[in-house]
Amino acid sequence: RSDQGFTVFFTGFSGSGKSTIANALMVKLMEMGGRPVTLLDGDIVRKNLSSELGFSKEHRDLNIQRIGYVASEITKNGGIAICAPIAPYANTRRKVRQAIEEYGAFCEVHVATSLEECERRDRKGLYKLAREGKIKEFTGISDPYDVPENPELRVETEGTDVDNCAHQVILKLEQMGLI
Ligand code: GGZ
Repeated sequence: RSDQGFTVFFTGFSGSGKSTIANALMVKLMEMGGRPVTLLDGDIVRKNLSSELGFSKEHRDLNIQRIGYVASEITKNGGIAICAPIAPYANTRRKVRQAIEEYGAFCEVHVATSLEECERRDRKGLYKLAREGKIKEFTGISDPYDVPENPELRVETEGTDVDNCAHQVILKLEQMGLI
């Protein structure tokens, strides 16, 4: 196994399962021991690091750049960063990748749950509010999402449980020679 730091960067719609898979992955990586694991989850970052930001393109980009910066520092110091924002813009994701690859490896994971399925689950009731126009600029409804073209991994959550999805990420990291 290598000792280089790396970042696992999840991207996908609200309610796609990013946080749940990211948490399961964190547990698995911690159990393996070795490098410290830091989870930068979308809503936790929004509360602590980006509390003044909204959801315009400018603000989303700022949010992702901040997450990318923290992840690059963790990666530089040999740690493992797990990020789980929506990160809707391909261009911004590419910039984060470039910054992190200066110091270590970058594994982009597209959580490919369809918009239809996210809306059907609507765990937090946000899609309903977005359809009613009560939440503006909602990703997938009234705001864009650039589907990743070449992620290291794409996981399908429909018909696959969380543990299996997290395991697919583990296998990919092994394949990349990172764990
Ligand atoms: C998308 C929104 C919006 C809008 C509030 N669009 O399911 P959640 O609730 O917990 O995850 C979503 C979260 C998205 O924040 P991110 O920091 O991941 O987004 S980005 O990467 O684009 O900066 C959702 C909630 O915030 N939320 N309003 N308009 N999601």
